[in-house]
Amino acid sequence: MQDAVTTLIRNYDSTGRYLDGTAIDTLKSYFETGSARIQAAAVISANAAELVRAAGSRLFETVPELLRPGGNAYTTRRYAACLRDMDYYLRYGSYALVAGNTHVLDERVLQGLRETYNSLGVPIGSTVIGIQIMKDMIKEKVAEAGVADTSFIDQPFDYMLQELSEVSI
Ligand SMILES: CCC1=C(C)/C(=C/C2=NC(=C\c3[nH]c(/C=C4\NC(=O)[C@H](C)[C@H]4CC)c(C)c3CCC(=O)O)/C(CCC(=O)O)=C2C)NC1=O
Repeated sequence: MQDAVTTLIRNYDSTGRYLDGTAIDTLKSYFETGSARIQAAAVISANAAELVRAAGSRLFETVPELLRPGGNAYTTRRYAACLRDMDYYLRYGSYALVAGNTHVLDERVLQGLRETYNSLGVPIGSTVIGIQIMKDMIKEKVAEAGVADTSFIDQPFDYMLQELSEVSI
């Protein structure tokens, strides 16, 4: 697992360079957003169950077919699996926020996910809508907690959205 700092150092070390202006700027921006990242992680953990539930409800309002017979989240088992997946995206998203790096998402979440979803008929387009809804809710909650600029929250969630969307649907 890598974070913003180890990734940068590894990169410079591999070519034997001292940290240059670009590196210093990257480090500055990571450390400047440091306390906001930690605050966001705290808001997420304090509100995780509610965020997952609320984002799930809004997803099912937006795409009601998912809960109807023939829908992928139809039956309590699949409904629960869907919310559990949303919880995975939230929890790993919070790790990536603190790390300032998406490596943990590649390693733990995204590897093989599209193939699994495709083989089970889990609709990727609707999953993308669900993650998008959850991201907006997180940003709202973190803003309510007093963090002025919540734009850093986009990175891990946009990364998951982009990686999931890459192949079809
Ligand atoms: C920590 C990393 C990790 C991830 C990400 C993960 C995802 C994951 N989601 C699965 C299933 C599933 N995922 C969903 C999700 C949904 N269905 C919908 O209609 C919605 C669009 C969506 C919720 C937003 C559903 C319904 C299943 C069960 C599908 C089935 O068994 O038929 C499965 C198949 C095995 C199982 O059912 O547990 C995996 C591996 N597992 C992991 O270990």
